[in-house]
This record gives sequence, C-alpha cells and structure tokens, in this order.
Amino acid sequence: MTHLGLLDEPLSLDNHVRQSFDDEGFVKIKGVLDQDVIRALEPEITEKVIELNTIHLPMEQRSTYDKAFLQVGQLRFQSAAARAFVFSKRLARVAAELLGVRGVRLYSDQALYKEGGGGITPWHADQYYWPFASDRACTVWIPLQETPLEIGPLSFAVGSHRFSFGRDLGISDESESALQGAVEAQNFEVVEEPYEVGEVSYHLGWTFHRASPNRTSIPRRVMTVIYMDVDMVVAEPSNTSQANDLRFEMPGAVPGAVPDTPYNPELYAR
Ligand SMILES: O=C(O)CCC(=O)C(=O)O
Repeated sequence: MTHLGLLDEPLSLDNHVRQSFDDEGFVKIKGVLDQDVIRALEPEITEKVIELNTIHLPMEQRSTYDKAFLQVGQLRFQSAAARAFVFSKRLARVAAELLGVRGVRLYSDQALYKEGGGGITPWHADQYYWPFASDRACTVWIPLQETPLEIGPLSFAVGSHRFSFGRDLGISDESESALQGAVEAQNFEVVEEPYEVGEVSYHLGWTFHRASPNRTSIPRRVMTVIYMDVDMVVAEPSNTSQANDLRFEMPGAVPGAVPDTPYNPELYAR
C-alpha cells in the first residue's frame, strides 16, 4: 500500500466553508488530497470496478440510470485502496464539521464510473434512498482524475436542500424533468465546474445534484463515501429503496435506534 499522505492528516475548516455548506447545501474544496496518492490508489479501484461491474449491455440498450454510471457499492470489503478513502479521518472530520455534529459514522461507499459516451446523471436528491430521521448526512465525491466539464463533473442546485419538492423521486427520467422544472421555476443557480485532482465536494442528502454526459472516450472515475451523524437515528423506511438500503447498508439496524452495526463504524468523533 502506498503512503496515504494527507488522507491521514487533519484538515480544519474555515468558518466560511462551513457557512457556505449550510447556505448552499454543498461545497467544493481544492487541495484536500494529494495528487500522487490519488494517482496511486486509482488503478486498484478501477480494476475492482471492472471486475465487479454487472452492466454489460451496449450503451444504447441501457436505461437512463444504467447509462449514467457503473456503480459498485461497498468496495471497502474488496479493496485496500477503497478503504483508504473510506477510513480517512481527514475526509470524515470534514464531513462532521460541515454537518455540525460531534462525529460521523459510515453509511456506505460507492465507486461511480461514468464511461466514455456515458449519459447524464439525472437530477436527484440522495436522501430519497436513505431511511434517516434527520438531514445530517452527506456524501464526499472524490474524482480520481482531472474532471473537466466534458467528462461530467457533479453539478449542484444552490440552496435546493431547503426545498422539499421532489423528495419522493428516485433517479429517473421523471426526476430529471421534474427537478429541472423546479430548478428553473425557483431560479436556483446551478454550479457546474471542473474538479482538479485533489479537489473534492461534499453535498447534503437533500441537495439536488446532476451530472452532464461524458462526451469524451475517457472514463470519469469517482469514489464516494457517505457519512451520517454518529448519533443518527434510523427512520421507518418510506419507500422500497429505503427498505432495501436498510437491509443492505445497515444490516441489523432497526427504526428508532442508532445504527451501531459492524457495517456502520464511527469514522471520526471529537
Ligand atoms: O457521480 C455521479 O454522476 C452522481 C453522483 C451522485 O449522485 C452522488 O454521489 O450522490
């Protein structure tokens, strides 16, 4: 295993970064990780995504969801490189500080690879999938290469985390058109910007986000980690996706209690 560089070092956030996350529902932060560490960890994650991917249809025969990305969850059980991101105290501490909580526990991790020629990621809010009693949960999106506009960086609707419309929609053609309509009607600013290597973003579970198609032949390789408040209480699932997530991401957890399971370790606490 390569040295982990900044992944092991604390990063203390300026108040304005916290404020901006609160106000806007997401934040992009440059220089969080070392470029050489990302470049050293990327090949193993890519190899695992290729090995574990289950989508083999040609692009034109796939659903909108399957055109968006190859999605491999719980890579931490398969790859030391994935574990380096998942168990990074630096990334977890930033999540806790942004959420304004005393600590965070793991909800899940996923690699999200938008292949060359891959389609849009439709507008959606992640918490549709999560059976949580509060909104104190977020995702860190970690690009494993330079991410210019043409390969589909994540984009965000500024302030949409405070807007309750569309929370009953999973990722689909319907979420794309309904939330695009809402973004326009509400005049939400959309931030779609490239990412440098070492830059990451954090977004709240209720923030609307989307990605443009990958118009190149280079895969857009991304690792993500999903954090929840260390004191999060599980809610009664409100749809089938949440019921599935409860079984898959928090096995043994029950509504009304903190999901203190082996799948959901504390990653950082003050
Ligand atoms: O990577 C993408 O295109 C979508 C990512 C996403 O929806 C997420 O990380 O919550």
